[in-house]
Amino acid sequence: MFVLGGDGFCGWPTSLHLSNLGHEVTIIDNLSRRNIDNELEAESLTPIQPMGTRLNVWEEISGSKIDFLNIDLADEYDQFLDAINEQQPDVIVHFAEQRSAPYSMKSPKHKRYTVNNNMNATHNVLCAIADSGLDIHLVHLGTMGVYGYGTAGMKIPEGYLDIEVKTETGERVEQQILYPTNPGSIYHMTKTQDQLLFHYYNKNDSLRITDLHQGIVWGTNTKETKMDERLINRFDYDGDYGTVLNRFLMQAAVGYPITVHGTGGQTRAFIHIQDTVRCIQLAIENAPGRDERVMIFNQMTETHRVNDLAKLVSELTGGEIAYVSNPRKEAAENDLHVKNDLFLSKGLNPTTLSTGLLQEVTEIAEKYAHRADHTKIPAKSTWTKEQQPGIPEGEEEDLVN
Ligand code: NAD
Ligand code: USQ
Repeated sequence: MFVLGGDGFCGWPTSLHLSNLGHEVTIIDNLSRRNIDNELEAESLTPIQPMGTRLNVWEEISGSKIDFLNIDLADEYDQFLDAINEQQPDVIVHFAEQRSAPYSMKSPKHKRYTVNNNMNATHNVLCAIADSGLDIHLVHLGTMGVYGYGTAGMKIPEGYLDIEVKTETGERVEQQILYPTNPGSIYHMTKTQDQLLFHYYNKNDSLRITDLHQGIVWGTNTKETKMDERLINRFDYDGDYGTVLNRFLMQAAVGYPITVHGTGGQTRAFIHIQDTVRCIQLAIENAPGRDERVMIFNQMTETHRVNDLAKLVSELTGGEIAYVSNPRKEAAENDLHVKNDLFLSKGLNPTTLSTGLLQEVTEIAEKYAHRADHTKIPAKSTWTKEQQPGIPEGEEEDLVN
């Protein structure tokens, strides 16, 4: 099977997990995420190893070989098609997109890069599968953010919404439609467009597709990445790529104020990285049939309010909370209720927020605290020109960076 984006935060532990299960894994990645680290001058807190080292260590430890192809999926269509025709994968797991909302909002250049990269990568993958004529199951990593984060009090269903329309003759007809999209950033917008591409290729070419609407991933290591320090997973903490719970844990560990955007009334869906890899396994094992519509799972295990997470981390670590200006255009407060029955029915046993796991992340952050660049911590990418970056009082000197 292919893992596209297998060098990334979710893709690397997933590749190891699938290899450990006995699958023949080929990672395809153009290492663009590592180039973005260079652009932002912000590195993973953990010392991730070059791809060659990662793969050699994995072979040494597990006895299993993972192959690697450096292909830009947005641009190098023929190379990707050749790889499919040569290796004939039965499954393609697709993580290979620019995944940061703040990065996608930094400037017109970043908006255009995110749209070009994500839309072309996803379209090229679909087009190549259809072109090859092979029966390949595509498992794509989407986001909970395609729904927006508010509902009329109902639980967000898994992709499809039951509606009733009234015809001209007054008859009431029931239908299921794709849940209306409501993206909150250019990045999230690309994921809503991906959904239409899936719908089309499923309808026209009978492609078998699973779209996983994943919440915010937290944690860093999994069973396999813990086997050797050189297999360590990426830990993003900077203002563009760091996600909220990992940032809070890291900030507390390095003695930086915990940066709550606005009031912290935002509620989001979460999943631990160990469950991410397990969910991918379950999605692969429960592929849709050739005549079935796109299968959509909500890949999350719990919802939390940002302010509650900040308080939890503060109580656990003694870290100070700073309520900073929200650089994003988003609802100050929202409730969020989400259905995740499909994964539960397939055997997912959710790893929910526990003190032990929070401490594990804190310990990793403490261990590598010397690698942290504090000037990279605040979120400086604003959604509109009028907004202010999320810089805690007393840390304003960072503005110059
Ligand atoms: P990441 O940036 O760490 O990994 C993405 C990988 O894809 C990188 O290694 C990058 O080099 C590669 N890539 C990007 N564009 C490519 C291209 N054109 N050709 C080849 N390779 C390319 O991101 P991640 O956190 O691992 O996220 C993976 C996927 O999961 C993304 O699609 C993201 O939208 C989704 N997701 C992530 C989270 C999260 O909290 N991290 C939550 C929900 C969904
Ligand atoms: N936030 C803070 N303080 C911070 C960082 C973030 O209060 O220091 C707030 C944000 O304003 C936002 C919330 O926390 O309200 C979540 O932000 P985030 O950066 O953790 O998550 P987000 O931008 O939504 O993106 C992440 C991943 C993305 C994935 C998405 C899933 O980067 O790839 O698609 O989570 S979801 O949020 O469910 O759409």
